[in-house]
Formats: sequence, structure tokens, C-alpha cells
Amino acid sequence: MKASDLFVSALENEGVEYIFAVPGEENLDFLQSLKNSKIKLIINRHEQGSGFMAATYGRLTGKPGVCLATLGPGATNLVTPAAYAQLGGMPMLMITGQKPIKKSKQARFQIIDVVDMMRPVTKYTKQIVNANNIASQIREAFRLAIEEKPGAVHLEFPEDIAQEDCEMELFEAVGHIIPNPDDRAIEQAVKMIHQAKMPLLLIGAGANRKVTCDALRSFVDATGIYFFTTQMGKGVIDERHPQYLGTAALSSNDFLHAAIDEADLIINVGHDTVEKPPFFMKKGGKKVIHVNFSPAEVDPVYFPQLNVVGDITHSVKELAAHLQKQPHWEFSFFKKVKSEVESHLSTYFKDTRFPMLPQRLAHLLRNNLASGDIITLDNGIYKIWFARNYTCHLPNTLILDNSLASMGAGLPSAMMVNILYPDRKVVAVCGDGGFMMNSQEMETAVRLNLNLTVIILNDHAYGMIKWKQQDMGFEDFGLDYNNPDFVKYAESYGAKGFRPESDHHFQEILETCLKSDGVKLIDLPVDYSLNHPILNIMLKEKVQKL
Ligand SMILES: Cc1ncc(C[n+]2csc(CCOP(=O)(O)OP(=O)(O)O)c2C)c(N)n1
Ligand SMILES: [Mg+2]
Repeated sequence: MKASDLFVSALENEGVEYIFAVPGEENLDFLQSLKNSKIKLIINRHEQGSGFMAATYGRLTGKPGVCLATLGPGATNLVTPAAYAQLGGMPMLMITGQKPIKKSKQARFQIIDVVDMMRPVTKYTKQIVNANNIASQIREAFRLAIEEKPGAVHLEFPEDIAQEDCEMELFEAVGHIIPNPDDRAIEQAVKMIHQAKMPLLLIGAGANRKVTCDALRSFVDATGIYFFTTQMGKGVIDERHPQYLGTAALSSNDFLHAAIDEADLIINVGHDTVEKPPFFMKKGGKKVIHVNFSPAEVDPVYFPQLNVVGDITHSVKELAAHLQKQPHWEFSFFKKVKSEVESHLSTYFKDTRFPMLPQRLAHLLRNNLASGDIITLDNGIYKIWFARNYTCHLPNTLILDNSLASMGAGLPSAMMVNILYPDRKVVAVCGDGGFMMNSQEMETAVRLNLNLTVIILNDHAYGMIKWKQQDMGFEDFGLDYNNPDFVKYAESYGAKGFRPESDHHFQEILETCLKSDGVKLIDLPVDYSLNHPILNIMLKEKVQKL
């Protein structure tokens, strides 16, 4: 059998449905083998588009998303999505081509050491040097990509190896059950929670990767313990729950941190240090119980006193089964913080000024989307507003990246969401900077007849960096630019473009976009004048008074 045919059979054997690709000549044997396969080939316009789609596939299904690129420049373009998947815990396999490794007349043309380049951003990176190893190396790559903590893996498939003859041999895709935590760890955790006066629950990204919602919800209902989430832990429990305190979009000085500061124990389920810290631990300060698939990595701002290691759903169930409400638990301050948060957030929900406040946009989207509909975010200042102000009802309904925090993933991840869940509406919320980083994928979206709406928050600037610049006391400098006419830009791809002129007009356009099929783009002027006064000044003052 031809090696590239075996490669594709091995991918089919792993249940691969899609390959996202920008092929080069070094991938042509592979491409030919793919032609006769059930796997759907999706051609992107930049390798980042392929990588972000594959990573999002992995993030949402738990199965590795697969992307394909050529050697050298194709592979270097995959580095950002690799880091995105690796830090974010998203299973993804990257396949890159290479010139013949046994005998080549190309000297060093286009050749860099891709396997080594991928090392710091993957769990596994290997060149296939013999066709007879293809099946086992693919099995091993999938095993590692899926295993907690999931991440990126890479296989380099050189041209001459792809053309070799080999035996047809596949390995069964065997998974494993994650071990349960040790009873002693549960006992110690229960003791610490019983002894605490003001315990708080933190829900992080790991809880969104597995089906932990029911267990966590029962834990909160049974104990009455208040909870908050990291940005990537949003939606694990419906945020309309009376014990929901908020999402840690900042690391300190938000209302939520008044509660965190008072708590004497944090039960952390599924957060690891790759996310922007939801709070800082201090020597002699509050205690933390780390409930996760593996022990905590120690960091100057994170050094938990107890690790409960094992399947987190089971850990949470065990904790809930052994905990009893304690008469000395004191939650009245958390209740007060919650009501302050709610009244603060709602102040700006109704502010209809135009250009529009990001707070208002989060509110309008919540009102217009069903519980299962999905927003994907790119990276910019609005991510903070959405994390704080958008109320998730279900897990993975606000898809954002708070680990690599890369710009450019908003549109590709919305495309992947639409392919996976054609019955749910999807809106990509992007900055004008982030959108432009992968805007070429508009062509892919239109060609694939996808249904999605892109909202561009137009401030003609790298707004997030402006916000930081102002906070650091620097003068406004070096962060402004001009934009293309986004309406015409959308139209040139065969998409629909809209430019609202008032709050009311935006609502009409949004309704039209959500009701209609196809790719739609809304160029929304945004008002960022409250970023600095609220996030840097007002919050600090209000939190101190609590
Ligand atoms: C690929 C990448 N480059 C640079 C950054 C640093 N960065 C973070 S946010 C930001 C500005 C984002 O601008 P825009 O997309 O317009 O969003 P805004 O904050 O203006 O709403 C920059 C440059 C990044 N996170 N990712
Ligand atoms: Mg901007």
C-alpha cells in the first residue's frame, strides 16, 4: 500500500472528519490519498485560519482537529495556532510536508527544522522517517493530543516517505478512564472546607472541557457556596444562578475581588496557571484547594495548599457527597457583593449612546441570542467587557482565548462553530485589529456557504493597548490606524455588509442578520471612552468602599 494512503486510513481510523489545509507541493501525495477518503478537505486562505479552526474543533468536540500545511513558510504560519491549542488545552494535530529526506536535489531551499521549531508549542513533534511507523505514530499523536491536559501535536510527513510502499496496519483507538481522586485527598479537602468561614468556588477552563456542569451545579445547590469563574470557565453553571458572583476578567480590583479578598478558602475546579490569574495568592493569605486532572504548577501567584488530583467530575461529586452546610459559614458579604455587581453592570446596559458602549453590545446580544447560541471573541479590550457583562446560560457559549490571548481567532472559530452546530446561531465579535488578522477567511466562509454574523468593533485603533497606555500614564501615541470600508470589503467577498447609525438601527440590523442565512458583517462604531474611567479608576474606588 502507498504510505500516504495508509496515513489517510489511519486518520479515518481515529474518526477524523475534517482536514483544514493550505497545501504545498510537498503535500501532494497526501492530497491525492485524501481525494478518495470520507474526510472532508477544507481549504483555507492562511494556515492560521486552518489552525484556529482545527483547534476550535478540538476544543468543542474533545477530538483532535487536524490541519495540514507545507514545509517552511506553511509550518511557520501554524506556530500561533499551535501555541493557542497548546496553552488553551485544545487537542489538535498538525501535519506538515517536507522535501525528500533520503535524497534531494533542492539543497536547503525552504528547509528549516520544523520538528524542532514546534517543540515548545506542542506535546509531541516527530518526523516520520519510515512508512512502517505511520500507523503507530499517528495513534501515539492522537493519544497525547487527547490526554489531559489536551494540546497540540505535530507530525512531519516528508515527500519521499509519502511515496513509499508499506504494509496496511492500523492500531485500535484505545482511550482510558481517568483515575478517580484518592479518598485521603477528598477527606482533607472536606475538612478544609468545613473549617473555612468564607469558602468560595472557582470554575476554570478544565471544567468546560469535560462534562462537569451537573456535578458542579449539584455541588453549589447542595452547599450554598458562592462561585465565580475564569474567562474560559464561563457558562459551566448557568450564570443566572443566585450564587454566581461573576467572571474574573481582571486579576484584581473588580467587585468580584472584594469577595475573593474576604474569602479564606478557594476551591479551584479546573483552573490552571495558563489563564490570566483570576486572583493573586499571597504568602500567609487565603488557602486554595486545587481540583484538577494533575497537580498545580507552582507559581509566585499560585501555590495551592492541597491538590485533589483525578477526574474532576468525580472529585466534585465526592466533595458534594461528603460536605454538610456549616452553621459558621458566612456568605452575607458575598451576597452584598453580588447585588453591587448586578446594579453596576446594569447601569450601562441601558445606555443607548452611539457610537455604542461595549457593555451595551453585550447586553443586546444576550437579549437577542438563545441560550444555546454562541459568541466567539477575538482579542481586544471588549473581551474584558464580554467576560464581565455577558451572562452565559450554557457551557462553551462564549468562546474566547484567555491563555495565548492571540488576535485573529474570532472569525475562524465562528466558522468552526457553524460547521459543528448548524442549528445554533453564531456571532463573531472582533476588534478592527483582530478581524484584519484573518479577514481573508471571509472567502472561505462564503465559499462554504456558512451562516454567521461578524460584528467589528470599530475604533480605528489597537484599543486594548491604548487602554493600558493610558493606565500607565503615557501619552496617546502610536496605536491608531485607518480601516478599509468594511461594508464594501464584506460585499467584495460576496457577504452582506451593514453599517448602523444609531442604537436602534443596530438592533434592526442585528435582528435581520440573526434571521438570515449567509455571511454577514456589521461595522459597528464603538465608544471606548469609559474603558479607562471605569476599569482603572471607578472600580478601584468602589471596591475599596465595599
Ligand atoms: C497576534 C497578536 N498580536 C498582538 C497582540 C497584542 N494585543 C492585544 S489586544 C491588541 C489590540 C487589539 O485591537 P483590536 O482588535 O482593534 O481590538 P480593540 O481592543 O481595539 O477593541 C493587541 C495589539 C495580541 N494579543 N495578539
Ligand atoms: Mg480596535
